[in-house]
Amino acid sequence: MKETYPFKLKSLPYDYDALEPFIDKETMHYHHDKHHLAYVNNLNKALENYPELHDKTLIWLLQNLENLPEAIQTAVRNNGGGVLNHNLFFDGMTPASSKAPVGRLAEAINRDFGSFENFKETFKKAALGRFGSGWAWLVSDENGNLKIVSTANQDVPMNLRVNPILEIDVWEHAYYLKYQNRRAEYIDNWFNVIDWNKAEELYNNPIV
Ligand code: MN3
Repeated sequence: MKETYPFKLKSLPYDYDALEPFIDKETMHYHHDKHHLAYVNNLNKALENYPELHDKTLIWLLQNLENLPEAIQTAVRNNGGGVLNHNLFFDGMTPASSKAPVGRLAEAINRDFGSFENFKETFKKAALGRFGSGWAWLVSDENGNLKIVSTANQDVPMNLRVNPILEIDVWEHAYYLKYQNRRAEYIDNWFNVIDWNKAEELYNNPIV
């Protein structure tokens, strides 16, 4: 997260076919090698002529959008958000999922949502309810309280005044090849590949 300009495309922490049958290989290739790469390239293009921003981290840029030169605010919002969101999304999945939350995060989920089942239901509702393209998130505030939110397009939750723990991409490019219009089925399957160890790490060590 200390990375600065020029930003680089992060490699997947697993093989393209590792999340089969839940997320297919072809989708992973398009999603990572084409879509994610485009966000990285377009973010760098936006920042190219602003050397004063070349020592800023991605999180700083996204927390300070309104202070950026007006000419690049939208490009950084869309493409910088795209880079951060996809880094978190791809790193937040694993073929070796524990299938249920672990450790302190598991306790917090039970405390704030009543049970893991309730959490899943609420999270799925947020992901299904996002009209058009966007994301659903599990975030924590500075007191460690959990909340589920959704964002449009490549927006980050609340200008990153909250800490992202877990997120699902509900843009059609994330699921259309395998699931077509069946977003609910995609969400149900994604629950099988969540890296709960990673999620707990983000809960214990907030990135913002
Ligand atoms: Mn995507």
